[in-house]
Amino acid sequence: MKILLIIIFIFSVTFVFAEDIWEDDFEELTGWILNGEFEIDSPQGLGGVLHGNPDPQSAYAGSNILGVDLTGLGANLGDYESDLGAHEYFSISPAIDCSEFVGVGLNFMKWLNVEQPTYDHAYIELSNDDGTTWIEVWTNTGQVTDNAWGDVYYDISEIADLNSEVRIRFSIGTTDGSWQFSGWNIDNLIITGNPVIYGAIEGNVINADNSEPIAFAPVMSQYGNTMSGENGYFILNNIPTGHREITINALGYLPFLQINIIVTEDDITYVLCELESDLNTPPPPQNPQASVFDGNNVHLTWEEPELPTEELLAYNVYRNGIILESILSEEYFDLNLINGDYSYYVSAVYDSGESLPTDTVNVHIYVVGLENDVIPPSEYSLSNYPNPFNPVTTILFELNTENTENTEIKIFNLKGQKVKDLFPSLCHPEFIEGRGKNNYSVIWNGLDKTGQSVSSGIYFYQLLIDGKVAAKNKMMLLK
Ligand SMILES: [Ca+2]
Ligand SMILES: [Ca+2]
Ligand SMILES: [Ca+2]
Ligand SMILES: [Ca+2]
Repeated sequence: MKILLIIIFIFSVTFVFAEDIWEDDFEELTGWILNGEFEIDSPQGLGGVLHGNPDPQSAYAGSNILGVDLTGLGANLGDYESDLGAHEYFSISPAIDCSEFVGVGLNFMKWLNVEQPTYDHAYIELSNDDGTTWIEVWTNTGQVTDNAWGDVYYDISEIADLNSEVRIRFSIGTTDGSWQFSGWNIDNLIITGNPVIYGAIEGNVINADNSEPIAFAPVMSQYGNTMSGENGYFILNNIPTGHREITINALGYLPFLQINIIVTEDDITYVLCELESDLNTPPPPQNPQASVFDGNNVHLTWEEPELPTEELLAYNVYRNGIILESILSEEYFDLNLINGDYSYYVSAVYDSGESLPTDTVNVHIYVVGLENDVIPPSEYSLSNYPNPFNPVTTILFELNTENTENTEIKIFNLKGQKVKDLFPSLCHPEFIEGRGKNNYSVIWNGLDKTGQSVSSGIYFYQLLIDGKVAAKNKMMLLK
């Protein structure tokens, strides 16, 4: 009886019918951007004379489909051409609004012919920032020679869930100098998802060795981030119902991942997060001191770590768990604070990673006539998910305006060298209920400005508005 009840409970939580969010049967023009030999037209069974199979003789449904060279274009009638550049033939869907859905999936009828990837390439990619960045969903790992329509489904929830600007790109290229194939044929494309319903996750972050609370631990989910308080407690509101996960990366502890957290409607799910100490963490700076001067300014000092085994690259200075600066000197001035309590710690940064934090030093600022607040809230929140990541992460930020024109994200490596500029100016705000309307996201695919994959390690990123740094944070690539 007990088992039966549990099964019914699980079903009641997870068994939700997916709805169609958007569909295209290609019988009418809906705004696809077509390049190269991509066409929306009737297939005629062309191509595939020497290699692979021809295009279909007819559409899967109706009369039209999306495909590469349906009508006999270029030197190879029905086939894609030779010596194409990367993604040279592409078709990009209109922006699809998935902002009210989770568990988003991509379905379509597929008929594809392409040579093996030593020579020719076919791709399916997605963008959730209006085409600024593309994330690969599928590419050919061998020769593909379809001679019938097949139904395919891709889970695209990580990229598309709750996003208002999802685009799909089908492409061909690069291709080599010989063996042309008949390319993509696509019909009845449907985006499905489950309407979003919210719950919440709360918990305590503690040290697994002694059950002491861990303060200022960043707690991250795909749907928003928070930080544990002084007592280790956190709450994440507005988490879509379903099976969710959180990650916690506290300095000096191994990354913590809790999967399969069942979030239910209008309810709060509790998670006890026991973090294991990371015994390989390099030594921290020593003897942190904080003194208040001229009423509302703080002078921080510390000393170099004991017996560092490798070259020290920088110190990270934190206030109330948020990184303020990555610097080389052994002092820091935190100026013009408002009334409140402040906790500082410093870590050392090496090639191999970041050290344990120093002990926390606390100051209390109170100046008559000065504005009172508990913590000076960061005006622009900036975070990324997942973190650690491999190799794609989504950088999330909030603006108090809908104007993103002069907004920029810069990414630096540990040595302070700029790795990549991201321009979210093409982003549009995500209208996520309960989260404010000016939440933006931009994807970093782990490539530097020359298109090379960056190595594992810590990366710093900054949100710049009108050329000024508005917020900073750090992230870790773990391959
Ligand atoms: Ca059709
Ligand atoms: Ca052709
Ligand atoms: Ca070829
Ligand atoms: Ca074709």
